[in-house]
Parts: sequence; C-alpha cells; structure tokens
Amino acid sequence: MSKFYDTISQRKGFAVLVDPDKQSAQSLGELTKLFAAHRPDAILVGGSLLMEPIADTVLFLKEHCEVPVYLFPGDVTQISAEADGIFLLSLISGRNPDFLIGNHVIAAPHLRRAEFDIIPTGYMLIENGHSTSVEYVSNTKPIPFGKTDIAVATAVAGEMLGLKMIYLEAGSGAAKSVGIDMIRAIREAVGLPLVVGGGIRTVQDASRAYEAGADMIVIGSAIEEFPGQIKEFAELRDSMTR
Ligand code: 1GP
Repeated sequence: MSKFYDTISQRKGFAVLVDPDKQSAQSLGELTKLFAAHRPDAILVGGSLLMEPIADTVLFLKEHCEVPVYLFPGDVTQISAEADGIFLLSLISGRNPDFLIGNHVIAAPHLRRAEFDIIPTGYMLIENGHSTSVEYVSNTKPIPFGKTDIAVATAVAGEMLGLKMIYLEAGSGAAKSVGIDMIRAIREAVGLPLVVGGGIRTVQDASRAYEAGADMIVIGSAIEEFPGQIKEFAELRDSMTR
C-alpha cells in the first residue's frame, strides 16, 4: 500500500477536509500557506454534493503545497486524476447498493486510468442527533448513536470483506462527534487504521478521539472557520506521535 497508508498505520495523523464550494481562490491561497507550514498528513477534497468542479481545487492545492491530496468523493463526478489518491468509500452503514458497489463500477475505468493510490475504505455514518447531507444525498440511515454493537459488527464485516481502512463519520458540521465508547470498541475489534471525522472542533475533541483509538482525525468546519487552529491540531498530532 501507499506511503500515506503506512504513515497512519504507524502513528497518529490528521487530515483537513476542503470543500471546493466553500473556498474562494483567496481563502484557498491562505489555507495552502498554513498547510505548507503545519503539514497535515493529507488534504481531503470532496463533499456530499458539489456545485464546483473538484479538479480546479485539486490542481490549486497540488501547485501550492506539498501535502498529499486525496479525493473524498460524494459521487462519481468527484474524480480528478491530478490527486495523489482516493478514499474509495463503501458506505457500509447504509443499504443503498449505489454507494456499496454501483458507483464503484461506473468509476472503476476512470480510477484505473488515474493510476493513483486507491484506499478501499469502509465509510460508516453515525447518528449525531440531526439529519446530515450524507444521509439525505446517499438515501441511507446512519447507525444510531448508542448502538455500539451494530457499529462494531459493521466495522468487523468491513474488515472481513477486505476493506483497508474504517472511517467513522458523524457528518460535516455535526453538533455531536462520534462517541468515545464507540471509537474505543471499534478500535478493539478491528486491526485496520481508524479515521474519525465530523464535529471535531477543538484539540480537546481531537485528543479524546486519539485516546479512544482513532489513528487519524479529519477536521473540516473548524479550520474553515478558524484556519489558525491548524497549528494546534498539528502540535497535538506531533505530541501524540513522539
Ligand atoms: C466530514 O469528517 C469530515 O466528512 C469533517 O467534518 O466539517 O465537522 O470537521 P467537520
């Protein structure tokens, strides 16, 4: 597998999520300076539904900083061969065949041509008390917040099916991030790198997720609102991995 995959298999990491629709060229320019200075492990690009072409954002990021850029696609339109790779998401918390295999079939020829790093990822949407864009657009139900047993069985099934990473998602902007007990139980049950995102707003939130067993955390909204916070997330990551 990839250098990126090796990294998060061995030490704590953090990624930033960039939603192309929410960034002007100017704000992206400012962000790339912070990315270059504080070195997140990856920049994820994508969203449940995008109005702007993803390729422009990917190209800009590739030109302005050396951090690996991974696609985090909401659908088959969000593929750009300029990226370093893709989190190839199977929405295993849901029961919509389009997001389990249908879109993957449509995307496969394009992904093969792209010749980039493909990380097969079991993507699990966890209820946060409010409906989310992912839930609506994918037409799937999240796993209920307290149903740790269902979440564990889902992650174990994903590992048995050969997926290489598990992504626990509360939804971008979630008021409540994925529960610590659920992260801990999944960490104990599967050996795969565990990514946690959605509603992580502070270094305290991030620290709790790391302590419970997250290998990588993903921060989107908090950095959109307060870009300077990236320094604190980078320092926390570095302190966890020393
Ligand atoms: C969404 O996990 C990411 O997929 C980021 O969520 O915007 O809440 O940080 P936030």
